Amino acid sequence: MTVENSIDTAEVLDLDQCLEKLYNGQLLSERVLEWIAFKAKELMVNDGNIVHLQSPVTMVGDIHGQFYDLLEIFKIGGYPPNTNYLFLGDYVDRGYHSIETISLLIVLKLKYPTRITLIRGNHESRQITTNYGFYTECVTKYGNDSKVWSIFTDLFDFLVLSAIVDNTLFCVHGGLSPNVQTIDSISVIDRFKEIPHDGPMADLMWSDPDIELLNFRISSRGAGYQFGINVVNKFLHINGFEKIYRAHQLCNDGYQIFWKGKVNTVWSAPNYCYRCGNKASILEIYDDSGNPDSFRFNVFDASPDSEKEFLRIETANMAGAIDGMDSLDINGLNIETNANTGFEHRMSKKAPYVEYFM
Ligand SMILES: [Mn+2]
Repeated sequence: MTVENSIDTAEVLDLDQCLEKLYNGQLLSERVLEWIAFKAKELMVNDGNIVHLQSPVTMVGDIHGQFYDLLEIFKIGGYPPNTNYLFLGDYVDRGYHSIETISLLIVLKLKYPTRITLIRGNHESRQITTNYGFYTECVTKYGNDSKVWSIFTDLFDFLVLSAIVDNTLFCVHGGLSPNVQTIDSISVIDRFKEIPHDGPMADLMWSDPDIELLNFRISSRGAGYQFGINVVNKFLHINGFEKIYRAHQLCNDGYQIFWKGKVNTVWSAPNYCYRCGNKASILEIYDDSGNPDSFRFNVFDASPDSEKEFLRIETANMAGAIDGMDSLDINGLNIETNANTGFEHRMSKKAPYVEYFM
C-alpha cells in the first residue's frame, strides 16, 4: 500500500495553527484538509491492523459529531499530549459537527502520533456517511463541488481495526466475529478499503454483545453478529486476554458492563443527538494491574456549549419549514419531538428504527 503524493511536499503545514483554529471551533480550508489527510495516510499506512498500547490510556467511545462534547472530554480527561487517548470509532454522522470533530482528531494524531490512536467505526464509511449526516454536512459547509467528503472517506480506509492494551485488553468498535478466533486473523485482513457488507472486517465494526446468548446470532442491525458468553470466553482464552472494550451502543449511564466486566461498552456522546438525555463516559486505565482501582469510567453530562449550539441551530431552523411532530424509537424509548429539523430531520426520514442506534 502506498500513498500517492499529488500535493507539493515543500509546503510546510503548521499543525499548531490548525489546532488553535480547531479548538476554537473554526473549519480548516479544503486545501489544508487535503494536505492533512495526505500526511495522516502517510502516517497510518505503516500501522498494523492491531495497535499495541500500554497504560495509562483513556478510551473514548462514540462521539458522532458532538464536537463541544469532545472538547468537554479533553476538559475532564486532560488535553493531549498529557493524556493518551484511544478512540473507539464513530467520529462522524448524527451530530452537527462531524467535520470539526474528525478534523481535530486527525490533526491531534499528526501532532502527537504516539499519544492518539484512532480505531475505525462502522460510520467511518462512504456508504453510511452518505445517509447519516456527514455527507450533507460536507456539502453544506464546503459547497456542492467540494472534495471534502471524499478526502475524509478516503482517509477512513487507513484507520486501524483494533487495539490491544497491556497485552490483556482487546479494544474494537463493535465486537467479535465468527471469522475471528485469534488476533492473527485480524492481522491478515486487507483493511485499506471501504467497510465490506460482511466478513471479519465488517463484524469487528458492527457486532454487539447479547447477555441472552451463548454463541453467535445474525444481528438485527443488518450487519455483524450478536455474540454470547461462550464466544467471549473462547476468544479471551485463546488469545490470553482479560477483557473486551468496545463502543457502538448507546448506554443510558454512559457505559455498560457485561458478564462481570469481560465485555464493556464505552459511550461518549452525552444527550445523544441532543435529545436522548443519556450520560456519557470515558474509561481511564491507570495501570496494568487489573485491580478494581486500576481503571474508572469517568461519567459526564452534555457540555453546556453543546446544548447552546443545539438551541442555536434549532432556532435558526425554526425560521424554515417544520412539518410537525416526529417520533423516534431509541433503545425502546419512544421519544416525541417537534423540533426535528436540520440534519436530524433529513436523517430521521431516511433512517428506519433499527438503524437509528447504529
Ligand atoms: Mn457504531
